[in-house]
Amino acid sequence: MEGFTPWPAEAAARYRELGYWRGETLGAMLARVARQFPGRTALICGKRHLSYHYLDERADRLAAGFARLGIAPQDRVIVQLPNIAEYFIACFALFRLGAIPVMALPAHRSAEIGFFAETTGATAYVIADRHGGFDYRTLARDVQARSPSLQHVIVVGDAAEFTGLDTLYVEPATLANVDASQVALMQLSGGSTGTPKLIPRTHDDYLYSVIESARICGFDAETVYLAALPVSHNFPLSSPGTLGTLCVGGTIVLARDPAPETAFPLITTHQVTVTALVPALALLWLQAAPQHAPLASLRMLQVGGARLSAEAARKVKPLLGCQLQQVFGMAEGLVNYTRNGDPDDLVIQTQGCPISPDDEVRVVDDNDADVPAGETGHLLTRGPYTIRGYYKAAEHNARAFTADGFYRTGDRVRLTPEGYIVVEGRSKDQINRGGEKIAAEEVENHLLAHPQVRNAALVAMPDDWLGEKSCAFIELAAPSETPALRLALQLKTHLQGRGLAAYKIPDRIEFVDALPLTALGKVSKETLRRQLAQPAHSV
Ligand code: OOB
Repeated sequence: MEGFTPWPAEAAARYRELGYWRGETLGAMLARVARQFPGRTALICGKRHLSYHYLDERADRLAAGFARLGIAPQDRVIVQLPNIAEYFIACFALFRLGAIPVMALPAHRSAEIGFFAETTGATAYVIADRHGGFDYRTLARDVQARSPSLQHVIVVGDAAEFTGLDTLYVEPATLANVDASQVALMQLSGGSTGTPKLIPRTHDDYLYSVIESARICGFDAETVYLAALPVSHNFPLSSPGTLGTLCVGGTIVLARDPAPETAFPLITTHQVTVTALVPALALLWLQAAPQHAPLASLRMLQVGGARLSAEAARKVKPLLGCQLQQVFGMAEGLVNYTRNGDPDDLVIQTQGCPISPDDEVRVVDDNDADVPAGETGHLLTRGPYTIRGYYKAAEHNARAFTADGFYRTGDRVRLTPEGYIVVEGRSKDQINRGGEKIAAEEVENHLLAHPQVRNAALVAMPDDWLGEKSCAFIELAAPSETPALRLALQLKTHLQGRGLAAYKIPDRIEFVDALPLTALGKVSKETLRRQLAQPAHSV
């Protein structure tokens, strides 16, 4: 596929030889498990219980319906659904067709969706009618008006003028074979650049990471996995997440939202054994647990997406009564887990070790030279499920990957003597807002589009709850009579008006006469961060 960087032939041959790449597609995986466990429950969504046989059959029928509508193999299809059963039916239908779901998050708005449509040339967009008080059909109208490639909007629920997903189920058809070495889906990068980056993952590489993750985490047919985070994110989708549950015949329970009031009753009712959270939510659960009946069935809580403090990590077992597993992963590939049976020290103090013996991990200095053992440096990685390039981003790829194919993660880490990774910080220009990643440059570009803004810098500020929040420092084009609070509100409205997802809107806006510069004349974010860390400093 144009815009996809394959692994070098020798590496690919080696990954096949070692049995990592099995030549099985995600669609074939589900069919295989459905043959083995037809009557077992694959999915629980509200009152609906879907058996493996039913899920498998619905995916076949929808694949045929998508094909009849004109969706072809290799077509890109933006999927933006909340945690509902149709997310899985639609994704497996697309996998079987060889079409490529682009895994949008429910929080994305026209800036993001419009960009995905434009970059991928997506021909279809799958949404729910409404969710979380938002009407996605309005968003679809907006995006479709600007994206000529987008021929079909497919809606779960009330379709209005669009195509109802329900109307697309037809008799299963014989579909062309899908090659497992081809791109299966596109994940989204947290990014650090002006525009989001798309991550093409093949059936071979993704399924390898899923199957190995399930094995490492002890998933089996008795596993009941609560999907509390948005299902399209790489963590709840593949680490081992929902796909890891399906590949062993377990049961997925879908939560509409991750709040304890929603999740705790689901855990008790459906005897959930494992779930995954970002640290901010884990803190919320730890706080709510003492007021709730024990979550007796819960055996493991996975926490990842951002740094979990050792203090919070220590509380998981006493307060939630289950084992903690730290997960340090990225949509680009590499995922690390602490292991069942690891000493408490490792589980509390580290972010785990890689999935594969063939995950190559290097810790380097600014010149790409290996740092002495145990010292902190930049994490580079290469392996059987880590991409070799972002989709259609040749120029960026030259910077984001080394000449020999290592991905520059932008994370600063050190390795323990056991080979476990400790995440110490970050060199990429990103804010990790409770696991939601914000590329500073993307928000700055939107701010700069405002006529009153001469320069803008977005930096992270520490937050007890989310770990980090975002603060925008603004240098105005001309002195303004408008009070700062009103100006700040105007800038936020401006960003909303440009269709930016709400989590990217700065939590705080500060006006400065001039942004501090480094010796080289670049904005010194270091100085701004220091300023924010000073307790005396206030708005
Ligand atoms: C996961 O994926 P992304 O793509 O949203 O974000 C990746 C970045 C990492 O490069 C790192 O900066 C940060 O998120 N991160 C962590 C972390 N897990 C991710 N930082 C510190 N401690 C951790 N445990 O976030 C993701 C993908 C798969 C599994 C888990 C998380």
